[in-house]
Formats: sequence, structure tokens, C-alpha cells
Amino acid sequence: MKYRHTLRQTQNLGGLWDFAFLETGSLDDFTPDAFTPDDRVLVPGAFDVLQKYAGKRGLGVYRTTICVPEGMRGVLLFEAVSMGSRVWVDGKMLHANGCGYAPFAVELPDGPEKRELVVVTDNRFDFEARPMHDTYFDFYQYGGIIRVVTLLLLPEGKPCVKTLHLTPDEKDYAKGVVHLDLALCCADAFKPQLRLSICGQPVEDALPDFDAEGHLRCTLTVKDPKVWSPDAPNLHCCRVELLDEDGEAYDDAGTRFGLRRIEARDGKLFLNGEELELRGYNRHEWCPMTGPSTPVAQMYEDIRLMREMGCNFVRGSHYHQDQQFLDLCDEMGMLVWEENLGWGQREKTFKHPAFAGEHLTALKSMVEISFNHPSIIMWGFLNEADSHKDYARAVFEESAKTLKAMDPSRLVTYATMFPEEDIMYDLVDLISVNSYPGWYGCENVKDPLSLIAPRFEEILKSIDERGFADKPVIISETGAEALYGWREPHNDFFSEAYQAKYLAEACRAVFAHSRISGVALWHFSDVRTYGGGHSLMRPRTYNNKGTFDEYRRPKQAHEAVSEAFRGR
Ligand code: ADA
Repeated sequence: MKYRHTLRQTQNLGGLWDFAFLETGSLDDFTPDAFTPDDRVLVPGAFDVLQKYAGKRGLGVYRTTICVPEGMRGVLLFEAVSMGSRVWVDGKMLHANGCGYAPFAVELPDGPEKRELVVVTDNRFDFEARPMHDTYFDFYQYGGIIRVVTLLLLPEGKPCVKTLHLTPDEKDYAKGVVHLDLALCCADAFKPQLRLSICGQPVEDALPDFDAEGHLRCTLTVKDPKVWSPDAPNLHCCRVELLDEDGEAYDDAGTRFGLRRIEARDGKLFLNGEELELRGYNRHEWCPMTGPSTPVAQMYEDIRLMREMGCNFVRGSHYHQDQQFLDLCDEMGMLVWEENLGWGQREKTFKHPAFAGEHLTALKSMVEISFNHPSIIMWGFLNEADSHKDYARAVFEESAKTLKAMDPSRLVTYATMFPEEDIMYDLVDLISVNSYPGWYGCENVKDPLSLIAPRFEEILKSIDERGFADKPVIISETGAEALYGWREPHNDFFSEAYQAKYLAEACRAVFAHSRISGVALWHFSDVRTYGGGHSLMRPRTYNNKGTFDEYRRPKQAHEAVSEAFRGR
């Protein structure tokens, strides 16, 4: 069961909003008084998945009305608004955002009960203004309010719960020992008392007071603890209530959590003390009808399909995951790699004066929002960036340090495409390598599949020789394209048969190697990319390396991978 607030009021602002698409103008120049809506669109949703706006780039302006009753404080929570955006309330610009997948909150100033909310989104690439996005990323970047928007109504002038994080104890997680970290906003009004319950049972242990900054940290023991694992995804629930000077409860918050431990040691991965082998896929949050705003029923089906194939792992490539997807992974026992938005950043990006700061803000927002999901076992960042170049070092260092400081209980990694020249391995717990032997650059190779195992061997040898034999290694991407339905006697590139043989051989090579702790195949289903640098290598402007096509119709590789994964 998911936690539902009983005191705190939250309103899902989903539904039809007024809308206008403007081909000209910029986020900087825009003011709501110069805007006349001529359409209504659904929130959440990307406006450019609609046929009318398909392929168009410009400003997508959204408008709705919100109500903040007297005596209440309003906070807007946006889970993802793509790509750049500005939030205006009653003609005042309150927030600017430059990362289309990062969640953010907007505190509403005092004002009348009824307010006009305008959200301006820009789906044009503007590297100078928004260095988190670039044209060459190999996935379509849409525009609009692509994930849930919530209005939170809190009692005015009273301290309220800002964050509630639970971390299972490293040693005694199986005995139910967890560390609670609770932070308040408006902490200086007064010090509230705290009432706590776990799975509906009041916690009777003496609790410390909030400190001057409104922080409370304590250790609790769950009664009747049950460990979380892919085979037994047991969840527990924690509820906190804040009480005022008269002992009246006025705010509450709750979360689910799981008791489990992930470790990287002696060159291996361990979950709950047992060696862990990862078998899974990379997955973009995407389907043809709704683009990046995948319906939850599709998320559920995707996880089911993966579980039925014997997967225990999904890499959420290449950005913050939808909270609904993570909730399902918690419940359905899928281990998750969640990573910050990023794709192949090069010197130009690392030298952009705003990039390091924006990258860090987005990274922190990911950990904040996803902290309590037991399914997440590792945090990632900077997919296939220049991890072999000195100029990238500062951002890699800062990212790894920040993740460890915010959450020492999970592993830190990034996917490298320069396994031999990489200079960042010292920063991470787990080395993750993207490698496509037998696919890219194999135009004139006679037996491309024979390249896979030797290439993995070469990579592992070089990692160990360079002194990283104590770090576990996974293949975080490998794969080949197949066009759904392309079955013909040559079984050549782009045929379903070649892809099936490719993935079978890649899995065989991974599982035969004692130094490789698992694989995330590229990719779960075919996914739209666009006419950037990739279009001519991408028939249909799709990345066709899915084991399923975009409608989740299985290709021949489905059987090959199921055979390789099941029963291991
Ligand atoms: C990279 C990248 C993926 C995808 C893949 C491919 O490894 O991380 O997003 O583009 O290559 O299909 O080539």
C-alpha cells in the first residue's frame, strides 16, 4: 500500500490546461500578459507528441488556475518540465529551470485565494542557455509538462515536513534497524513535537528534539522486519506527524522503505550478503502514443515483461526516473540504476560556465526525490562522457562526492565508453562499461559475433592491470539493431536473427567471465531518436536495438535473452 496523507492536503493538478504554441520569442522575453491561449492540452504530457505539434520547436505555454485557501501556504511540485521552463504566478516569474527531467519545487508568495499559474516551456535546443541538453543525444527530447504537477497546501507559519529519508542500517538492516533523517521547512516558527509510526504501529522510543536548523536524526527498529529483495520485495511504511504546542497534529508525511543492503567488495556485488548477478536492460521512459509521459499501465507491463524474461535489473537511461515507475520497481522486485540526465558530454560542455552547477543541482534533486526507493541500488551520472579527459575530472569528482555525502548506502557509478583510457575509476564503487563489439565498426568483418567475448576479455584485463581488480565490473550497455519483422535468409545486420544471436552471445560472454557481475542490454524496446547526428545510422529515426519494438512486440531476441537469463 502507498502512503496517503491524512492531514496534509495535496492536489494533483493533472487535467486540461489552456495552451498556446509560439514559434518565436524566448523564455527571457516572455510575459504572461502577451499570451492568448488557443488550445487546451493534457497535463502531464509532452505537447509535441500531439500530431498538431509533432516535430515543432518553440515555446509551449500552459495556463491554469489554482486555489490557495487563506491561512495556507502553497508549494508547487513539478516532477519534470522539458526542456527549459519558467513558472509564473499572477504575473510574477517565480522559478527558472534548465533540466527537463529534474524535479523542482516552487514556493508561492502570499496572494489571493485564486491564482493564475502559467508555465512556459521551451523545447528548442539552446546550448548556451541550457547546457544540460544537446542536439546530439540519442533520444528524442520533447517539450512540455511531461510529469505530474502537485499543489501542496501546508498550514501557514508552522514548521512542516520538508524531507523524510530512511536508510537501512548497514549491519542490522535484517533486524529492522533504520536511520531516520527528518528535515523541516519554516523551522524557526516553533519546535513541533513528533509522533512516529512504522507500519501503523506507534514508535514508543524516546525521540531527540529537532535541532536549531529543524533537523532530527534518530535510529529506529522496525517490529517484525522483513528483508527486501527481488524475490521478496517486502516494503515497510513510516509515518510522521507534527504536533503544535497544544498537542494537536497539524502536518504529516509518510513513505515506504525497504530493508536491504547493497555492497561492492572484492571485485563483486552483494545484495543482503549474497553475491549478486545483474541481468537486465536499459530502458528509456518512452512509448509511441505519449512519448516521455508513459502511462503507468505501460510501465507495469514493461516491468512484467522484463521479470518474465528473468531480469532482475533495469538501468534508467539516461535521466531521472518517474516516481511511479520506481514505486512499481519497489513492489515488483526490480533493482534499479538511476542516473542524472546526461549523454556523451564533451569538452564544449565541460567548459560551459554553467554546466557544473546545473549538473549538480539536477543530481541532488534526483537523490532527494528518490531516496527511499529500496529498488535503487546505484546512482549514476554522465553517461559516456569524456571520462578519459582531465577537463572532465572536476565534475566527475564533485558528482561522486555529492552522491556519497547524500547517500553513503548506495553504490556510485557511471557508464564509460573509454574503458582503457578512463581516468575516473578511482571515484566509483562499480565500473560500468558500454561496449558494442560485433556491431559498430564491423562493416567489413567476416564473423562479427566472434569479436564480443575477446573484447570483453581485453577490457577486463586492462581494468585489472591498472589496479582496479577490487572493483566489480558490469557491461552497462551492449546490443545490435534489428528492424521488427525483418527476417530473411542472410541473417545479416538489422535482421531479427542477427540481433538474437548477438544478444545470446553477449550474455554468454558476460556470464562466462568471472570478473563480470552482470549486464544491462541495450535496449528494452525501440525508442524514438531524432534528426541530430544519428539519423542516418538510425533507420526510421528510431534506435532499433530494442528486444521489443516500440509497441512491445517481441523480436526473435526475446527468446534468446529469456533463455540466457531465466533460471540463473
Ligand atoms: C550509447 C548510448 C545509448 C545509445 C547506444 C547506441 O552507448 O549510451 O544511449 O545511443 O550507444 O545505440 O549506440
